[in-house]
Amino acid sequence: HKNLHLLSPQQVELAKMLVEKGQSHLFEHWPEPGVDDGEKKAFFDQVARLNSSYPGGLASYIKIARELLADSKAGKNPFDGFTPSVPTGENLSHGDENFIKFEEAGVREAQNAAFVLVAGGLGERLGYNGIKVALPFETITGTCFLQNYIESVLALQEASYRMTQGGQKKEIPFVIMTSDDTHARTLELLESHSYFGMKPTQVKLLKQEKVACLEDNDARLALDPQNKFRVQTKPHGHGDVHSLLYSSGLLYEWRDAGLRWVLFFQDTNGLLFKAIPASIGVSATKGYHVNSLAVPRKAKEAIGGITKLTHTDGRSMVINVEYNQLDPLLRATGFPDGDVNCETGYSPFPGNINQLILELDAYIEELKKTGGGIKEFVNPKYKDASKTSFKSSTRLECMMQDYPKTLPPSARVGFTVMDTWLAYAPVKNNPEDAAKVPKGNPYHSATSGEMAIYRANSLILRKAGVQVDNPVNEVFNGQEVEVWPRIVWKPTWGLTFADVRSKVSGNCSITQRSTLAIKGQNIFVKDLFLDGALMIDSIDEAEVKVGGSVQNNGWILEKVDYKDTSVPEEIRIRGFRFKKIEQLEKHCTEPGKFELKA
Ligand code: UGB
Repeated sequence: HKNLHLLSPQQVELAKMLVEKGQSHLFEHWPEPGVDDGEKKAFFDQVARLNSSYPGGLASYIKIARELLADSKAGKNPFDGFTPSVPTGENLSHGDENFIKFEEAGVREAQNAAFVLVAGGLGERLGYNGIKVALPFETITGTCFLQNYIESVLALQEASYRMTQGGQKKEIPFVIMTSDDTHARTLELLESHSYFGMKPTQVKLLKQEKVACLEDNDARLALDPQNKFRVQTKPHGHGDVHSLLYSSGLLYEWRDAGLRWVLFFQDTNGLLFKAIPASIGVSATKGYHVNSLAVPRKAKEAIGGITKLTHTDGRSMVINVEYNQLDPLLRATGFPDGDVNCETGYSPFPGNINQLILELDAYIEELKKTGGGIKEFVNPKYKDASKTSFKSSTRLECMMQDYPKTLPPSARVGFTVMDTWLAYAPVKNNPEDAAKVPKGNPYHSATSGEMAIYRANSLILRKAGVQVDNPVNEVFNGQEVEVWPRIVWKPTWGLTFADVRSKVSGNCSITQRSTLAIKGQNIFVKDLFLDGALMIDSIDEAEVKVGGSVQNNGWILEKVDYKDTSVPEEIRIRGFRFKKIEQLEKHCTEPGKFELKA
């Protein structure tokens, strides 16, 4: 009470609320007025931020925390009354007629979409010192994830406009959710690279706030061990993206601009945009309110399982069951072996890759009710079996894929399963942990992430009629991977399978030791034999025909140990780097038609 005069009227109300909610320990240690007054004010500035950034404010946070902590202490099963079963969804096979049809529908519809990248996570499992979106997704060109994402969105924008000529040219909005851990570095990456060619006004950064930590089962807020005038905070999870989008007003802006879809995606999946056109096509054709992208899942793989949950009262929903919950849920509901592979060699539950496509009108209607609040969970680490105290403070968390949990049964919730080689290659695990992944399960490392790009591009070229040599197996950083010819192209060159097919013709072949980079939209490859390294670059106004026989000493993959700190971190975490011995390099910087015959 002695310090109340330091606070604004709103802050006094906040202080009263905290006392009523059993939080007086937050001020018990406060000295007399005149001592540390600045810190006391800063404390309430922080509390005011924590209050305003949480839907329903801190009172609601404390109430929900008490309920969830009581459930956790009682060992209550969050899936009580629900039985899991395998749902049916749309299964796409790359390159067949169905896939091409969905890709075409998706590109047409893409101009009515907004893209939202959740990039507030630090990536503790990877342990990389920078932000993950700044990592190269392949090291032939060194293009980072964020650049690839932005260039892919721009390529979609152009392709969509071309397909619906006559209409108005729209800019696809691109939102990035950041956090205090990633915000400044994300902005700096964008600014120092001129937003990778996107208009700065087309990009919006929304920063998520951390949430208050809880020190006990009564949901007493934890003070920061480093500063007793601050509440300790931790990340709340990617589920924050929904409340942030709602409170930003962007959803209404998008609706007024005639948009229909919002796509959510994660920070390090270099294959993702190969799956996006077809999956937008599925959403548009099937009229899904929610469409989750999935891939076949290996049992115990750290990706959630898409599951149909049917309640004893008749309710049912198709939802992600997170990887750490799937095994106990199955064991508790008549599947004594838990999370295991079936006869196909995969888990019967499709793996959630957390790429969601939401239909905008239905999304807004739902968010009007919830304000974007997502069903949360708490995961305290207890000191002992009495579950009365925690090893360290905990907090509420939420996941973006839990959005459908509050939807009415009438909502059209579907999912689309794609081949893993086409759609999913995240970079999440550090080399040491990746090397310990059970044989046959994916590594999800920088090594496997980059090799997956080369495999996908090789397989796509094969389907387009190019003779691409088989891969060889090699071990980098303790992980055995398939090494295909190293092939990359810009999104404007091969956004869809139809694009790739229209750009290669005749008798083309590429040997295993080859490296190929295609960095221009209108490059047409005909009767090319490549055994070495070839890099072609051209401006959009040039049309370049490439053919003949290219043979040189090429680029060699040199092994690097992840512990070798003389090599930059973003390289050594892959376990290899390119040694550039010899290459044929062509840059077409003038408009016009060119023919390069080697
Ligand atoms: N992220 C944020 O933006 N804010 C946060 O507070 C936390 C994360 P992780 P996770 O597809 O591979 C998810 O840590 O959470 C961003 C799904 O839950 O990489 O362990 C972060 O920057 C799981 O069902 O993954 O697992 C990143 O972009 C499965 O689908 C994204 O959120 C798995 O991803 C994911 O964070 C997968």
